[in-house]
Amino acid sequence: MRFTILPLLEVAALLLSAITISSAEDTKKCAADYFVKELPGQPPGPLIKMHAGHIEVDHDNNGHLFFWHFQNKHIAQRQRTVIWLNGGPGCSSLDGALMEIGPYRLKDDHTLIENEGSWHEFANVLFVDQPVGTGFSYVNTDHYLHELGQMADHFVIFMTKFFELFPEYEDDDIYFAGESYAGQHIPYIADAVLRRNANKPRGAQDWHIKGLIIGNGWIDPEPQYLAYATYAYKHNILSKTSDAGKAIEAQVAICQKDLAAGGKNHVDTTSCESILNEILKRTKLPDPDHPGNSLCYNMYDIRLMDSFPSCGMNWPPDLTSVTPYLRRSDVVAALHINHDKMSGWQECSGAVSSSFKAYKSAPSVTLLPHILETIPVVLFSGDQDLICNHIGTEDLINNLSWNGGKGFELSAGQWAPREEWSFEGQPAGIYQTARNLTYVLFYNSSHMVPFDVSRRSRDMLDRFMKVDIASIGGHPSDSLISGQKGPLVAVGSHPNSTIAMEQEKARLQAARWDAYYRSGVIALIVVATLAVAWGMFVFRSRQKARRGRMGYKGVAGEDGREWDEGNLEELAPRRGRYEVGDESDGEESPAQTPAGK
Ligand SMILES: *[C@@H]1O[C@H](CO)[C@@H](O)[C@H](O)[C@H]1NC(C)=O
Ligand SMILES: *[C@@H]1O[C@H](CO)[C@@H](O)[C@H](O)[C@H]1NC(C)=O
Ligand SMILES: *[C@@H]1O[C@H](CO)[C@@H](O)[C@H](O)[C@H]1NC(C)=O
Ligand SMILES: CC(=O)N[C@H]1CO[C@H](CO)[C@@H](O)[C@@H]1O
Repeated sequence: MRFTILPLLEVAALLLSAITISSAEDTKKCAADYFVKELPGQPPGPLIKMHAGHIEVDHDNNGHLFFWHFQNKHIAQRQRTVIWLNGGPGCSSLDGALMEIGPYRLKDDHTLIENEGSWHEFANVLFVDQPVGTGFSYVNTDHYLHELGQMADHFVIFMTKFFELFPEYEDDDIYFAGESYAGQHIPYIADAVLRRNANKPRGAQDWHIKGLIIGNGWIDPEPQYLAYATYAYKHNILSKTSDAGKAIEAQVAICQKDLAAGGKNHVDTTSCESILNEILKRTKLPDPDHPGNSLCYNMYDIRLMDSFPSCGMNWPPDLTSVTPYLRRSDVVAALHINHDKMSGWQECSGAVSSSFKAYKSAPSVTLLPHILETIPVVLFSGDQDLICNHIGTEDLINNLSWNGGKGFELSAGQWAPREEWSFEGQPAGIYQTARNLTYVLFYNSSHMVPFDVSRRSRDMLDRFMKVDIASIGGHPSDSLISGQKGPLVAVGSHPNSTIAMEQEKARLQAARWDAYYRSGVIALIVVATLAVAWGMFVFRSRQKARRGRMGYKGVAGEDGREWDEGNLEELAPRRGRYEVGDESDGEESPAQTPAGK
């Protein structure tokens, strides 16, 4: 009997807990439910104001997107939000959060340290794991997405619900930023948001998209596939005339045929992916440390070698800390991961990427000309990346027509100059701008530019967002294009925000003195008034012979204090409110399937 009763009780308990879980998930959550009170391994000092958790985007199929939001450190002129997406498809944007542009990096799997180049300096930063099934996001396993349009629809639902929860950010200037395959996601999302703005329900607010920033993006397959070989020759990975080179050229010919036969209208073409795989295979070397094994180029950073057939999928090294950290139960609890998310965090989901073939979706390059009519776009490239390399990005720009011209043509026969960019006295890269499109080449950088040069990447962001450092008393970074701060607005970066902080402190101090001074004047008037009152009181009390000393002390003391504080509040400065506030890697080997981008 006990044997049957106990399981029955257990079943009942399970049912009960299931009911509580689902009802908890179903009831409308509020912002407080997402507040991150503490983060395991956080650095000393106050925690950045953060919110994290899931937002449902597909009720029927239990589709939830995970987000992690960090509040800006400073506000310059206006509030801004950067929404960051990593690539894949199916790679978590927590790559961006913990290895690239987020406020924290991991020193080991239990210690967070500050990222000096964090993008939250002048912008709220929002990381979203998408499409459903990626990173901490989830969906019923038979409902992974297939097309870019579905992905963008989910994203608009996500944004609608996010702004319902956090209306204080809905009026922000919004920038979409990301990397690699996000070169497909971002233009599709921007296009969906523009259509949403045009057709939004009555009373709904416009979302002010002010710019797109795409790093080593996968945008236009034709020129980008053909750039694999060009890049490999130019960077001396192999020679065109060698046997390996001849094999590559044969593969390029097959790819070109497939592109011409319609492949160029698709995001992926298998025979063209093979060019990359051939390059990696044909340049592998015996591994001196592990006899019998081979080394190949790291396709995300050709300065490095990796074991074959990973060729970069074990990179960057921070992953060895990030993955265990994000699987810790205390971290999972701190980030409000729903019970429905069954498996642990994975950098890239093979299931998501193998479903997301985007076969019916036109490559995002087709959306760019329309987007560029109203939204400035930055395409930036780390020069050491092979998989979405800078030559491909330059070729796609040169072959693209937008805003009445082609490529970097300013007027007939006149080309926008490639301007040298230096940062703190070092050559940092190249800037080139025409008709709302800016190309930035980063020297000595991998596929994940902010991983290598985070402060330079933030300088690019702040310049693009036209952060006016002077308006908040900051100290512009030493960043020059063609030897000039201009023509773009002076930027702020902050290698070191101490100066800004000190100036702000001095200003507050001055305001306080001003307040004291004024309250001093007021105090004089009070004293004079009180003296007169006292005189009359004494006069009257003598006349009427009553006890009447009460009242005097209270009036003087309390009123004096209130004036003082009221003045201080009013004088607090209104500008510069210092509020506290891949990518990479599919699991499969490149020899078998296309690598994640
Ligand atoms: C350049 O653009 C044209 C028109 O969009 C296209 O037909 C052509 O295939 C492109 N060429 C390359 C190399 O991308
Ligand atoms: C660039 O974008 C702005 C909006 O930011 C738009 O007003 C302008 O017309 C665009 N420039 C060109 C050359 O089309
Ligand atoms: C930051 O600014 C302070 C004050 O001007 C200066 O003493 C310090 O050297 C600066 N630190 C860096 C890293 O530039
Ligand atoms: C440290 C390093 O590799 N610096 C290089 C960065 O890129 C520039 C331009 O390609 C080179 O001149 C530097 O040597």
